[in-house]
Amino acid sequence: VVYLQHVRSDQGCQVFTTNPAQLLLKTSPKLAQSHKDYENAIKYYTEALELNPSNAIYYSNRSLAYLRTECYGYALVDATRALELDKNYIKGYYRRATSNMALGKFKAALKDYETVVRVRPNDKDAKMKYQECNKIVKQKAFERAIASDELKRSVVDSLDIENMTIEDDYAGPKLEDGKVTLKFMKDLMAWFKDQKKLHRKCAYQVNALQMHTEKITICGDTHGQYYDLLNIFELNGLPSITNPYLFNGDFVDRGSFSLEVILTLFGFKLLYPEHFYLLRGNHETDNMNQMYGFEGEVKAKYTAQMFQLFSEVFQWLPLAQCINNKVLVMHGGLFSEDGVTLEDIRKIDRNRQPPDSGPMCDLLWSDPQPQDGRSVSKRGVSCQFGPDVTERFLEQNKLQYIVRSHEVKAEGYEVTHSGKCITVFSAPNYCDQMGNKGAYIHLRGSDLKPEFHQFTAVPHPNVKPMAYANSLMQLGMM
Ligand SMILES: [Mn+2]
Repeated sequence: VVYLQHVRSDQGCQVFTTNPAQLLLKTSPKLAQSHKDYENAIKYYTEALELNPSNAIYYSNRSLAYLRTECYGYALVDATRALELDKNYIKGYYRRATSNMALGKFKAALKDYETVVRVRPNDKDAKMKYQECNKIVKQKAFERAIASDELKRSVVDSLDIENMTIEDDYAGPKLEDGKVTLKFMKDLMAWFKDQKKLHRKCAYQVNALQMHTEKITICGDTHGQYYDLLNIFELNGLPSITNPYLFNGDFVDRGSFSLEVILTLFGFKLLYPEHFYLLRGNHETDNMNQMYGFEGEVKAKYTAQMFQLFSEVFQWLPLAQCINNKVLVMHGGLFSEDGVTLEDIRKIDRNRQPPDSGPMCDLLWSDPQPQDGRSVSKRGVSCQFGPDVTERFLEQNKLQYIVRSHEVKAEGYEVTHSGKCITVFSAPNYCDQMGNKGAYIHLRGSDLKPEFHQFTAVPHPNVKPMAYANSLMQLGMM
């Protein structure tokens, strides 16, 4: 294994009737319980719109279904279309604002909340959303203003971790001589399982230490589902020199045990640096963490400064990993343009928040599509790439196939592009509502043939997903 880059519904409505109103009732996204329901809702609203293309409500409802399936680009287009059809349609403004928020376009979102507040001055909910969004816009402006002075200064420089004291009544796990040991990792996982908090000194130590086959297990998105992560280790064994793992990004956000997930993963990285790999996902970024819970969770359980340190460490996570020169693993997928080589990937200056376009953005954000060529991304970021794009990339770089994550799949994994593009997703029953299985992949050095293992969700303590997310993003409020 070679590091590419080192670290510093209603299922119903089977028969489409000509009465779209009936259809609307049957497939209201509010009733949808799983990813499949949202996909059906999208399908039926699309059919309804073919019959009645000037119905703002259908566009707005389809927009909501797109939001729930994380297709923010499509959601934005539909909300905009709804408003073109009916500029007084309040829900349309909400949908467009939510889409823009999800895409990190806070100023555009603020404009829509402003409109709603102007039209409905007595609406408390609208006012709350406007204020919340305004707060974010102001905070961003402030951050930009101070960014120049603070630019290269690491949080580590302002910390004196060595001299932090651990109180006598703390009975939890501690590092031994500043080092992560197997005993520490076992104690840590049991401690977290009991919903106890790691001492802040140890949390800083795990974070700040330098991060730098025969068989490997590849896992996809875990998204703060700590109890499902523990279950992976139950089923597949603890990480070790003879049982290496690669976790393919999106460790945090959405699930409300993101801190427990990331500290456990960082701990194993320190324990087995050559046999435990972590790649960056699109959620290991400030914009996403601000909206989807990780920033809120770290601030609730520790401090804002602790979040700053995570943010810095995330910027050092590699974007891709090549296994035995044959398999390339990345969180999102391939590129908006042909001709990108492994050498180009190595050269990416990744210690930053990802840009809006280009190879770094594509590695974190793109998705495969069944048809040849490329198309506009359903997410509103990067692109979708077809089997011909995959074929050309693999041929040019002398690779066999790619493994990526980033999309929830009913079976936990999906094989597309004639076996050359594999998706793996390891957060079963994603967000407690998608009903999907999780999966991990075994690769053996002898033939690199992928073996898929599926698993289902295990119970977790009663803290709901998105509990720490920005209130504008919480599930009931979209
Ligand atoms: Mn992702």
